[in-house]
Amino acid sequence: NLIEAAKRAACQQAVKDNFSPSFKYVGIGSGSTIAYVVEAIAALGPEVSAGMKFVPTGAGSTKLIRDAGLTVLQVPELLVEVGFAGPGTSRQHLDIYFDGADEVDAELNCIKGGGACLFQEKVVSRLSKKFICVADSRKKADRLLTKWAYVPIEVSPIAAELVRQALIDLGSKDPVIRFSPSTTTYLITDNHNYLIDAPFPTLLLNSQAELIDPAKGLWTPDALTAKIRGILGVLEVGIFSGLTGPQATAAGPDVEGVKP
Ligand code: DER
Repeated sequence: NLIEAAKRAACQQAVKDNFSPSFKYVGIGSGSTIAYVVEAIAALGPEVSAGMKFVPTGAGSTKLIRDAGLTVLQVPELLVEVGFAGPGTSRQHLDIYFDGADEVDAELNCIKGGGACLFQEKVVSRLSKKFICVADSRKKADRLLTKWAYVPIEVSPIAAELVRQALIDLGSKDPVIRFSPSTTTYLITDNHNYLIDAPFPTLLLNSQAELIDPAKGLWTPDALTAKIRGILGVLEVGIFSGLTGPQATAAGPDVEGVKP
């Protein structure tokens, strides 16, 4: 159908424009769009990908890489392989990281986590020199939480209700602990945690930081990320900030050079 064709075309273009045979380590995200990135890389032939290692962002991503005949390298083994060069040295060991998103704003900040893999996705994005986000037109919005309604948050199961209440204090209208579509129990992530999907009003752009007004529920992606991350029981927040430099707050830049 048209959406799948658009996703596949975007992925083929993203690989064509950004993939190099010189790469050693390539990050692979989660979800349905990324499957077309892996398909496009595999189509380059084993002579291109044979020497490369592909770093997954969860069980589904691992299976996708394996099924395409590409070499999987999990984050712990990557860090052993590249070694630790000492305090303050770069951790951006991956040449590139491809992934999808649930929503992307005009400053290339993303909502991610619809596929429940946001924690490992953020780990891999932090370990990458560049994050190529492939998202079809349905994901494009001027500001986050315009089309996508909530922020996915990975939380400790034992503290999930405590976090849910703290999110209500923060202005989220009806945060819910995500149920698993296949069972009548809460979804368990690859990291053995729960997810809370917390609706918030539309987020400002990071460049509008001066307009932040928590009393009116006005946040920027960076400010809301830092605030939610500070709640006891939260592991990670499904907001990826594309900005680096002065506007990046304690939340830190998750990606360099995010491109749709
Ligand atoms: O969970 C995520 O952030 C994924 O990237 C995902 O939500 C995008 O999924 P899609 O490619 O199937 O739309």
